[in-house]
Amino acid sequence: MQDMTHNEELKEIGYTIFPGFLDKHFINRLSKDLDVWIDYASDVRRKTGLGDVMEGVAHHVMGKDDSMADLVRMLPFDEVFREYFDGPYILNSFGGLKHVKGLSGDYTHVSNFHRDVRTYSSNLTLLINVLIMLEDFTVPNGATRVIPCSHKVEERPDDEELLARSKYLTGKAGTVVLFDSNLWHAASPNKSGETRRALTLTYSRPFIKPQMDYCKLVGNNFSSDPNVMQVIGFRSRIPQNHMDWYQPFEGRFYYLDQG
Ligand SMILES: O=C(O)CCC(=O)C(=O)O
Repeated sequence: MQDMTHNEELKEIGYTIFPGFLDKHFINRLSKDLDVWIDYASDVRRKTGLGDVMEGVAHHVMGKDDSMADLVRMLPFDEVFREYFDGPYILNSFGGLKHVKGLSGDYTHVSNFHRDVRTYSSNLTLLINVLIMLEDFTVPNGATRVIPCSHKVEERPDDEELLARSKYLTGKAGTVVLFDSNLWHAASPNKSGETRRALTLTYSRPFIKPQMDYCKLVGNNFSSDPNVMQVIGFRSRIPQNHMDWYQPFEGRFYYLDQG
């Protein structure tokens, strides 16, 4: 893999690793903020009647001026994504997870082998995953497992193959893994008792509906950088009424280059 570019690795093997991508100080901020988001998400779930489900998980950690917002404003991997999608892209989802011993219960989704895109598309890349290690990922604390090259085949590998071909993604805190969302992957069981936090983001082509209306959630003043606003979905919004639709070019909700 030495002489392949990150995009070649993504294409051929389905994933690519960036060791030491984030520094310790920023990782600490992200970890602290993730815990705040996890408590907030639990409160919301209780309020809406979902109860004590999805323990340790927070979805859509956006809407506050914290390190999560800073991370999105950094436009991480901008060059890789532009090449991967062959043009502009948007944030599709942004969540975080505190993987602890015995995590399963009601939220087994991540610990079973799965794909994060429900429509299989081998040639047209629709979605890419970003996995950020906020703690060292080790085999005992439940490092993510991936099946190299499984993004190239539509069918799910059988259970035997999944176990035989899976590779652990171990690494130091601050390591980031990008993977094609067609790649089969899973969090492995945490047997160590150490908490293993991670952030999981997905980015997509702009014509794919994001999991949350991030543009509305963060507001139009999120950034003065048009490239950041692009990623938030500002140039691929859905008009809400006829006034929105009939706008001069500069006021369009959905721009021509968004696919
Ligand atoms: O936490 C992990 O190891 C895997 C996360 C995952 O499967 C996902 O975000 O889809």
